Amino acid sequence: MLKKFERYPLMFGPTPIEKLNRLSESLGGNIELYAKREDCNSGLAFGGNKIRKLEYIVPDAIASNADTLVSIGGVQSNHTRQVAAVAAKIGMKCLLVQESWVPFQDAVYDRVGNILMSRVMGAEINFVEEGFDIGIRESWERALEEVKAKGGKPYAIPAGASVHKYGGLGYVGFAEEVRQQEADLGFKFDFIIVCTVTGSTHAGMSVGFSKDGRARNVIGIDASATPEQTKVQVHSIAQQTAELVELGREITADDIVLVEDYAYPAYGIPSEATNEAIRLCARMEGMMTDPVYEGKSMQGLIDLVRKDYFPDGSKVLYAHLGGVPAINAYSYIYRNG
Ligand code: 5PA
Repeated sequence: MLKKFERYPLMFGPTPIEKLNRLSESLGGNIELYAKREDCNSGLAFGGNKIRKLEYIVPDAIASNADTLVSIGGVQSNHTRQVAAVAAKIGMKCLLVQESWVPFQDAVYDRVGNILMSRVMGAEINFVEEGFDIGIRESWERALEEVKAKGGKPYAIPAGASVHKYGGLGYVGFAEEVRQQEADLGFKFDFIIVCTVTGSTHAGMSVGFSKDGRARNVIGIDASATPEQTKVQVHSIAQQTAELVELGREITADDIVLVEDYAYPAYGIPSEATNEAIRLCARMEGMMTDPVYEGKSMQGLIDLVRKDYFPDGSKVLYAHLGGVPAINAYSYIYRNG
């Protein structure tokens, strides 16, 4: 599906699929759980889902003769950290807008984890007092102007690299990679669990898996806490990506499955159930998840298994999209484990 698109390799290669035996057993053993380890996909500053998306965006950035990647996220954004790493790797400058998306106070929230790494990798950082919104932001447009005013040539990467013409391609590639791995494993996954916020991860998977009729087997777990806006954005990225890859069929609103029940109490704030899910997964599998994204999709996965959402014998693939560095900014919550 992606042959006609240029790709700039930033990952180690296909990401491993790991069976989660002890977690499956601890939830009753009726379902087989697996994880696809996108969190271990690259040596670029701990990797994650944005690295896979950026493989299809970097060729366009280089072709544009830009000298500065400009992007946006919350203070502990994983996305902006990955953009900073990629800028360093391809020899460009990086300007990051970090908005106040998360109403959380920790003494070192703006010092540790993702933002620490972005600073060390040389990114310039603009802090902006604006709340959470996955749409196109004025602060980001101002940053693009700022680069131009200084004589630079910016390349614009929106939040989560999502509302970008090539933003959905990386996770179309994920679906193709899974299909190849399924051929080697000798079985197919019945469900794929993905954490959804700015939408292009879920949208790319929906397009990629719709090729063999599995769009609705991709279960998005909303972590935005603005699910209507997120669902509309997933659908529009999926439609635009389907056209781009010449899928040959429409992606309808019904093809996008988004479970809204786990994003509470707010974007970036873990509930007690999120923290329990993070601990259970860590203690059963040694697999770390974070309080903003993957902890919530892990909470969703665990709860859906407990509620018998998946028929007995189902093989469920949890896409682990990265994000663990942010847990450092929540140290007080986990002071006793
Ligand atoms: C993010 C996003 P999408 O934004 O493509 O829906 O992916 C959701 C997601 N898991 C899932 C992790 C670890 C993520 O980092 N992060 C954003 C960020 O700024 O880091 C884009 C919101």
